[in-house]
Amino acid sequence: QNAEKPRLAVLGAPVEVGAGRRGTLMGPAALRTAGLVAGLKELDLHIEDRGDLAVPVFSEGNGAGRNARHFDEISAWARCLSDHSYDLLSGGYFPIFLGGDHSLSMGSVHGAMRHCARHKREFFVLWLDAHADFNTPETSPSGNMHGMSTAFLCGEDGFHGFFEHDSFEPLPPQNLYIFGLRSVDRDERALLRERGVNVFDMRHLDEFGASVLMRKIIEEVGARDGHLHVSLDVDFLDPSIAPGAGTPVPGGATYREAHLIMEMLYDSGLVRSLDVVELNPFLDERGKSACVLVDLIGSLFGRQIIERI
Ligand code: 6HN
Ligand code: MN
Ligand code: MN
Ligand code: MN
Repeated sequence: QNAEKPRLAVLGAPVEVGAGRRGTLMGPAALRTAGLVAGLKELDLHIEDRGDLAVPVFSEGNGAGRNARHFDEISAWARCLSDHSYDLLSGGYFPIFLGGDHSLSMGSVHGAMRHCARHKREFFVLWLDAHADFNTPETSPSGNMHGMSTAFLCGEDGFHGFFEHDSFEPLPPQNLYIFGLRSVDRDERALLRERGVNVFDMRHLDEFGASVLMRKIIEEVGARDGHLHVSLDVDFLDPSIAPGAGTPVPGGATYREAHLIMEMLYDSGLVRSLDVVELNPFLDERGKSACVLVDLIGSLFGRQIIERI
């Protein structure tokens, strides 16, 4: 399977203003306490912990009058993260971004997308989430920017001034897979439909099973020899196994479904970058959610409980 072992770089992005509730800034620390780095080292992987980014300096201005809370601060984070993502990939690393709320993906994915454009490699995103995060400032009922990441990345309107050089090659909606969806806002739903985003909601998962759906995604990305970026929102998981989420929704993925997905992704060898986001340790129960996430990341990098015969 994975012939050459990737060199991993872990980078914490303690951003929390994209969410409606404070606390995700403690996410990177909780994931480290739960043994993220040590667990990956056990797999004999080369791993560098680059620590946490500092809250970037920013000035208010572009966001004024927009239904997008903390627009300028999040834009500063995204610019910084995009550069780190681009540079790490260019240096041959597999970047792992520890959130932080889901607005950080506007930067991490943006940078990975630029890297792929430069190398003429097709780029895909697997968004494991209870939500689609496909709101724009116009459609969003909350104004929280963690609910707008995929819309921004697909080039929807309403984000003018977010990046210094506004124009970038957006993510084609057909290259975005949203997996685990079970909460979507009215106008967001209409937009998702109109754009033709690949949505696999919990109903699909129940009906066809995780393996059938994942195989389809892996085949599509594999056939194009694409770069697959995985963005894992803790609320993808059922709140009973991962209560440390600011926007929990009942009826999420089980422990076993989530593990199978990670194992299949590992086998595919297609994943080249990862976000682990929305963990809110203030809402967690004794590190339960952090530990599940660390387990899942282990599986994504090839940890197996029992060696296959
Ligand atoms: N997340 N759709 C809701 C909103 O406010 O736009 C929830 C978004 C949740 C975002 O979980 O990353
Ligand atoms: Mn490269
Ligand atoms: Mn999300
Ligand atoms: Mn979510």
